[in-house]
Parts: sequence; structure tokens; C-alpha cells
Amino acid sequence: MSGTPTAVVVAAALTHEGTLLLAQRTRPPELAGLWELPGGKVEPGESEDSALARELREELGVECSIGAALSGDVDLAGGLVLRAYRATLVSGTPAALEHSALRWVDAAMLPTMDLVDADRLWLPELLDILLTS
Ligand code: DCM
Repeated sequence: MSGTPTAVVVAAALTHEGTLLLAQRTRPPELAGLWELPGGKVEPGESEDSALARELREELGVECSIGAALSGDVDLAGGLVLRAYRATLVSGTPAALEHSALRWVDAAMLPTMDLVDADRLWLPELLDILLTS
């Protein structure tokens, strides 16, 4: 029953007026240039919501409200699990503080973006969110 606790990486489906924010990774080399839902690792003792709000503050310089989880987790290398949550802006304008670029994409643009593999699980749900928002 014991063993290494699973570390969770949280990522945001941050939407605004029918668009979704994607962020372009700078590292590691195999992921550099690919687009992702912004986020990062949950620290010990931190809730997933507060971890995601903190990551969005650090990476984008914005305050966000964190909503419901998207369906399904993704197993990443190194015993990490990736989980995504809906998010909306409370204040600020996102800036690429830790990414090489940001892009607000609509439902037509999203499928054309070069996403990191892990985030592709949520493509149908993200399209649905954009088309019904
Ligand atoms: N990751 C991912 N998709 C995201 C966010 C993160 O696949 N939307 C992965 C990339 C890394 C790990 O999670 O393997 C930790 O992310 P970071 O390096 O950004 O802390």
C-alpha cells in the first residue's frame, strides 16, 4: 500500500470570450516550441486549486478563479499525473513570463495548434467548451 506518492501537475483551461489560452513551452528540448495548457506541479501541502492559481500568477501574472476539473487524468513520465481545470480571469492580462509566447485560440484554431501530446486528451472537451461558451 505504501510507495512514492503520486505528484500531480495541474493545468488550466483558461477561457475568455470563446477563446482558450495556450502557452508555448521553452523546455525541455523535446517539448520546446509545443503549446500547452499553462500550469505546473502541486507542492506538498498545497491544494490543487491553490497550486493552479499560484502557477498562473507566476507564469502569466494574472489572478484566476479555478473551476471544475476536465474529464480524465494523464499519466506522465516520472510518476507524475496531469489534471486540468477550467479557469477564468479575475484580474490582469496574461503575459508570457515563463513561456516563449501566448495565444488565445478559438475552436477553429485549436485543432491546428502543435499541442504537447499529454494535453491532446482534452481536445474534444476543450472544443465543446469553446463552441458552447
Ligand atoms: N505538462 C504537460 N502539459 C501541461 C503542463 C505540464 O504535459 N499542460 C508536463 C510537462 C512536464 C511536467 O508536466 O513533463 C511538469 O511541467 P513543468 O515542466 O511545466 O513544470
